[in-house]
Amino acid sequence: MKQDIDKLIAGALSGEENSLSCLLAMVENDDTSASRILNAISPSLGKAYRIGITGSPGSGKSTLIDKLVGIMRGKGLTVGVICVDPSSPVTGGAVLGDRIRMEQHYSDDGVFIRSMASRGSYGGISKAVGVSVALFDAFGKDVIIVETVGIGQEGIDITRIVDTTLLVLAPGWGDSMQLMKAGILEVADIIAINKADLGADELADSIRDILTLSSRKSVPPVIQTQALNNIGIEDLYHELENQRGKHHHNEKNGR
Ligand SMILES: Nc1nc2c(ncn2[C@@H]2O[C@H](COP(=O)(O)OP(=O)(O)OP(=O)(O)O)[C@@H](O)[C@H]2O)c(=O)[nH]1
Ligand SMILES: [Mg+2]
Repeated sequence: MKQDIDKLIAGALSGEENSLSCLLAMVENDDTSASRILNAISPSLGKAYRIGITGSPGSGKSTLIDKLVGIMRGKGLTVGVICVDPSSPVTGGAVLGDRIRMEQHYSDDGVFIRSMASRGSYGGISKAVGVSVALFDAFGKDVIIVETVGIGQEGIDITRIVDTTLLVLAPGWGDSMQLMKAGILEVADIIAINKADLGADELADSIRDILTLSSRKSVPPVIQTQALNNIGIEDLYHELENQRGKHHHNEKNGR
């Protein structure tokens, strides 16, 4: 067993997808191997740009990811996507939905999509997501995107796992005051108001207002998108790149 893991780690580090899949399945199903794996891959970490995408259910996160991945692939970047659904088993409809939403990328060698469901505890799934992200990083993916439903109590905290947190909202889900109370505006580096075709000016304005009143040091950009119509995605990608620059900058200053 010990040798098996070593072999799989060596395989994943040399770019074998089968080894990566086996390791991902391992950390999803039990976490006894997690620290072993993390130790072994730690020298190979830190190259990827890790993006967390969270937001209200059905706001268009998967559709947005599909379009963002399209842009990234156009720039020659390889991408790993992890879709976390803490509420349903892996066989559930959500995974099927992700599959349909990101269909064109499933057959692309440069994109690796993995769906994860809860094992019952949020601590457990948070850890599994953390190790999975690390595995994608060590495997050599340029960008790693983690999708989670992150409104309310059930959301797992991905902000500590990723470099940049993108919050996706859509008109019709609550108002800015509720969002403020839920604490999610505080952790977002970028906010996308998706489904702007349904009219997003009001929500965007009220979110900007409430952000200026908040105690945050810098106000995150609020961008309107229409994932379904592929509108505003370049702007969003541009902001993601901006954020990446900031993180690298901070890293250098810290040294
Ligand atoms: N009108 C409109 N509909 C959209 C837009 N983007 C996505 N949708 C639709 O919204 C629905 C949900 O999209 P998803 O991408 O699955 O949303 P999600 O946030 O990933 O959903 P969950 O993972 O289930 O929380 C789908 O029917 C999409 O076609 C948009 O810009 N405008
Ligand atoms: Mg989704």
